[in-house]
Amino acid sequence: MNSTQKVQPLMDSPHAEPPAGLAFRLLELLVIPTFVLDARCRVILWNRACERLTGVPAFEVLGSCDAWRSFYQSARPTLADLVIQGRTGEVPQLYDQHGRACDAPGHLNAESWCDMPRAGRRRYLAVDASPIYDSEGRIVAVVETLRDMTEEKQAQISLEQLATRDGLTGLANRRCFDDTLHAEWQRALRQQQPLSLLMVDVDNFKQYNDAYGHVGGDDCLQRIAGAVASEMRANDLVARYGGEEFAVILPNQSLKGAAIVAERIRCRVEQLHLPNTGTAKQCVTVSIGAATALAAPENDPSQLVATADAALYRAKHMGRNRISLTREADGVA
Ligand code: GH3
Ligand code: MG
Ligand code: MG
Repeated sequence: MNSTQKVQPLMDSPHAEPPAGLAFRLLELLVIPTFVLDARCRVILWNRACERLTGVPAFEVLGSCDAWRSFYQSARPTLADLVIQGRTGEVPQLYDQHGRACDAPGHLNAESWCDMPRAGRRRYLAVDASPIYDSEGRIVAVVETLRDMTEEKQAQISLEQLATRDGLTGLANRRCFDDTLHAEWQRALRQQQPLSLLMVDVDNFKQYNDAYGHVGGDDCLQRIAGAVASEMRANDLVARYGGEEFAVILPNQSLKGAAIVAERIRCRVEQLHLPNTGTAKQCVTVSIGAATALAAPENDPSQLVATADAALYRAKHMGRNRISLTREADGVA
């Protein structure tokens, strides 16, 4: 360059083209983890931030169709692969959350947990896949950017746990029970299926507390909660209803089926052989009231709770450590 030549700033003119390769260089240094696939799903860019996130150096993936290996243990497409291959219908099965940006055609976003085999730590990633089209509207490449949302996701899970779980036993709390009972009532109504409820109360628990102290009592409640939960199917819900009382929602279960579950729970608790001296059985037992309803629009779930409570009351009066079923006179069954 001689002294008469003027050095032009890079983007001085509105029409100036950036030098070839600048865009790639920019992407490479971008602090947002980014990779780019070409139309045949081959990795053509894997930036430094992506190397840091995945623990996989660019030279290992560049040119391959194996971007997925950096994120998952077993073979599955990345979001960019799905966009290139026109397989966006598979997104809902592969991601926990997903959506489309309304202002960018073909752009997809999605979120899910990733194994991150090389980084050695499971992360919750939010990903965006943006296609680049040629003048004829064909996809020539897809840029995938990734955001590590693990901390936010964990905070959200903790908040949800706090809102729905009982701190002592880890079971569903009363609020979660109320919401679930309402939802299951609506479902039973739609599907015309029975809905059963068990109310489980620890017998002579005050005596247990008196003998072993409040901390011993807490430990006992945790053991009982574990015993009750061990008898549940996938769609059942067991909650700590309050104090030493538990409630079990059994969707699509007849009174006969509910009685079988109740008896199994009663036996399971008895078999824990937690000593409660001075009681008839000399060990911790539970009494259980069972009720079943065929949901009807003129009834509401609180009647089911009241009926199961009445049955529990009878079980207590008949001597405890037993189950009692709804009677016709109680109305709901
Ligand atoms: P019953 O057989 O009639 O049910 O007698 P009970 O002694 O179990 O019933 P009662 O209602 O008289 O006493 C319940 C006891 O449960 C009293 C209360 O201190 C205890 N309790 C309630 N919640 C907790 C808890 O979270 N931890 C402990 N350790 N005790 C609790
Ligand atoms: Mg009790
Ligand atoms: Mg009680």
